[in-house]
Amino acid sequence: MKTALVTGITGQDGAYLAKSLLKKGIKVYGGERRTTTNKYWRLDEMGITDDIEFVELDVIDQANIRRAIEKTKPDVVYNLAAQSFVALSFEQPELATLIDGVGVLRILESIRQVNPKIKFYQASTSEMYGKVKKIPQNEFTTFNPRSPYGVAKLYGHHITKNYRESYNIFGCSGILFNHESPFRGEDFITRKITKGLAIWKKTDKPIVLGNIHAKRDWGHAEDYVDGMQLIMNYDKPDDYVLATGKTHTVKEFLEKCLKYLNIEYAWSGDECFDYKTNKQIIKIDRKHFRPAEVDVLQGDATRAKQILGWQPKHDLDSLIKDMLEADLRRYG
Ligand code: NDP
Ligand code: GDR
Repeated sequence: MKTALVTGITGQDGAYLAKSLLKKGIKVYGGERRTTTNKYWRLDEMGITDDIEFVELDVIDQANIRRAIEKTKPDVVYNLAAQSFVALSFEQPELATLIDGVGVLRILESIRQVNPKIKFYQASTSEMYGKVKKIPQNEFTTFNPRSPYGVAKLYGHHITKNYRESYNIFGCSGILFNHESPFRGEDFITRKITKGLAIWKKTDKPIVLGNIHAKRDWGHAEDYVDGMQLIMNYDKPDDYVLATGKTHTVKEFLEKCLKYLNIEYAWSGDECFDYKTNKQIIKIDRKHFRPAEVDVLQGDATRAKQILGWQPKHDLDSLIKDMLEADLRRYG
């Protein structure tokens, strides 16, 4: 594969994937939508902005998608574009459905019409398991989504499989569990904690959170973009789980961060204080609770390891170190 079109290029995974593809000599077209803010901060920090050729691409506009595919003539499309913040999908369920569900169909339909030989990667998610039917979850576990985001993504997942089966399109879904990095969006819990602690150390500003008892399977984004490419480079299209197999509560993640920073802490209910100074570290606010929560996720990536040879290089401690060091550099 010589040419890739990456939607969602300005996001966490888009940036890591672009970096990795460019390193392999692959021409990268980045699908972007027009915004007024600085959306290139990740690509700039990685030093790759000038190596990417950008194309206008909003996945809610069918004609726009088709033009982008005709113009770039990719060998593979990685569809990473999404309204990816689960909490927001409860506020904007229709938009989440259009971008995360119907958007997938629109890309597949354009591929079918323009050139059905173009390979297609869909960014599926562990959120599709929702209120889980089994622990750990693998490719055969029943889906049971708990948010408009999860429901829309499940449509994207099934329509990808349907185009594979109906039109022989090389369409694959990576069912990825949470993956984080120093380039994670600031609203997501891990980054909210690492950035929040870097700022907390200098100010009196506590971090305001919601349900700290939810459990997630957190990996490093760098490992997961490697997995995406293994999925697309395998000779047969299929769907694969990528996960660490380990699960931790938000509270445990926070405690690991505090230990890394040598901060002694004490809990009062779900609120957390500096043991020595009594300065508040964590405050709880109901506004961060979701109408329906995903309580626990833990993935089983045995198939990806055995068939594709996927082997993550990071663990949770090295992820935390990476994130905290970056945020201390930026804000500390
Ligand atoms: P981010 O939120 O960091 O990035 C999302 C990207 O999608 C941004 O580049 C954003 O562009 C773009 N986007 C949003 N709406 C549209 C639209 N209408 N048309 C075109 N582009 C759009 O997400 P991640 O990088 O973390 O995740 C990448 C993908 O993987 C997403 O699909 C996500 O749902 C999925 N996923 C992520 C996991 C994770 O833990 N990170 C786990 C499982 C799945 P802009 O800059 O303009 O907002
Ligand atoms: P998630 O990630 O919903 O799993 O989706 P997020 O980091 O937003 O939440 C993880 C858990 O933390 C709890 N939580 C809070 N979350 C946020 N964001 N902010 C808070 O203040 C807070 N307090 C507690 C949440 O309730 C939740 O249980 C991510 C996204 O990247 C999706 O796009 C992706 O598909 C999935 O991971 C896999």
